[in-house]
Amino acid sequence: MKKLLIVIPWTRYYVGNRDCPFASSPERAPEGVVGLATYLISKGADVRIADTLYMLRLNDGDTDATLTQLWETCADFKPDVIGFSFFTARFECAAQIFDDLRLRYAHSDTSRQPMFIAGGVHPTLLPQVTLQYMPLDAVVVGEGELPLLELLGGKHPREIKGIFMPGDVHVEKANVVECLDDLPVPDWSLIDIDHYTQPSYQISNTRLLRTMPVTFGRGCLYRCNFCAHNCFLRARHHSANYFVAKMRQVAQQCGIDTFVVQDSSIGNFSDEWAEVCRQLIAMDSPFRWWANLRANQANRRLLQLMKQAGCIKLFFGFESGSPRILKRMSKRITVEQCRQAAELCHEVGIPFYTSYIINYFGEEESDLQLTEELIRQTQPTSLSVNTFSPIPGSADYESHTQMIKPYINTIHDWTRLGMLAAPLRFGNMPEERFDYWRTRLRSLKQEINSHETAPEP
Ligand code: B12
Ligand code: SF4
Repeated sequence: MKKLLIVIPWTRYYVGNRDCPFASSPERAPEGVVGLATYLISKGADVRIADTLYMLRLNDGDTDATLTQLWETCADFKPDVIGFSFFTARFECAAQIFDDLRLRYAHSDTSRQPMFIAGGVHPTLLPQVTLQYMPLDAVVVGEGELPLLELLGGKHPREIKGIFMPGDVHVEKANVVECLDDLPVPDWSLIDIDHYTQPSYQISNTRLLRTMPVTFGRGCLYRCNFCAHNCFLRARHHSANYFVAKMRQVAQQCGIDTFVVQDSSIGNFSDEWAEVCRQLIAMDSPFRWWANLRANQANRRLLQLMKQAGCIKLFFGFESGSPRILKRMSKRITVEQCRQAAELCHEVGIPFYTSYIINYFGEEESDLQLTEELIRQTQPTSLSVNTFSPIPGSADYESHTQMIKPYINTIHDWTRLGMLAAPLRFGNMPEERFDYWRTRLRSLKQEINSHETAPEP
């Protein structure tokens, strides 16, 4: 089998940043890539991960030192295939790393030129755009397990479903592993466990806890217009037995007891999730976890069960206090459901975070007024207020490409779009009024977040 090196690009935030060294709060650990590599290894492939984000922090933000270290990994491992994994926010950094590696290979005396490929959210959504800025040999469209296995097994890329090559026009998604329980539990020793399990407020979202991510299911059953969650992952989930065993294994390997459940919404598969909770309760589990839940999926029984099973926080996307805007977003929740979900959390005693979007299409000041009212009424434990940008992979991006196009001229513009930071205003109000509301809601956020109290273990 061929050897694969998967490169996780760094983010711009850490470039030249000496204040975020290795020993400070980590990012959330990359479960998607580690799971992918574990699967391929279980099938006999030789796979390594070059986690350049971690390496950059280890090098105090020095990109030259990090690129040299990456080159040394290549020289030592001699991969046949180098695959970049990224979503839109890391497109630019991926391209920078790719350019450097390509040059080093071109000037080296090695006769083994690897095949360069990319996969993940951005290459899946925009294979042509990816190849335009990164002249790779191929891009993998969709979930990576099956196409990579075939590629490493020696099959010609042209014969593999989901592989898109320069000059191709037709985009076809890769086949997927139908039953998620067929996947092995991610082997975290493929990256630096000590780094990713440092106590972090940012990842536990409650207080300084050693936290690792776990995924129960992929995809989402909903199709909110602003969200890219469904861009390629088909909705399916693990069995409760598998998932609880996975939590145990990760806890043991990483020496942790707190998890972030990465799913779009655990309420999407609520019967099976209730079974997970029952199993955790029955085993008197020491685990704590937080997870996302949709407002329309919250009910007293489920919340009580989750609380008993170690839930320390729930995340809700309430998005807007305006019924008109919620409808426009195709969010398929009502303001009343948001109020009820919040009430239930207060009653059952589960701290909760709510997230809102401002700057949505056709938004009026009266809509923002309703958003502020909903925040004040529901009194979340913590809050985020995000400025809308049509993210690639979302229905809003698809239906507004003509409007967005003039703002996207360079790879940097793509990155800004991916970071939800495009300089675009979609609301129905003068710029200064939008600034007024944004500042007002952000200070409300600061006020609420400063009151957050940590729950007892
Ligand atoms: C966890 C997560 C994060 C974590 C990342 C943790 C990590 N280190 O991986 C954190 C919290 C850091 C994060 C941050 C952000 N995220 Co995020 N995140 C997710 C989430 C919820 C799950 C990712 C995941 O694990 N998926 C499951 C696994 C199985 O999928 P995967 O990782 O993509 O891997 C599979 C394939 O992509 C492929 N693959 C992956 N890599 C490779 C490599 C090769 C070579 C190949 C062949 C295949 C391949 O095979 C894998 C297995 O099938 C997704 C939602 C989603 N549906 O994916 C959003 C998502 C990726 N995030 C998104 C966004 C917008 C962001 C932010 C910009 C949000 C913000 N406002 O700040 C930031 C960006 C920060 C930055 N600068 O990097 C968007 C991306 C849309 C886009 N077009 O880019 C998504 C889709 C969410 C959404 N609702 O729209 N995120
Ligand atoms: S916003 Fe949440 S519920 Fe809506 S599609 Fe995205 S992940 Fe699913």
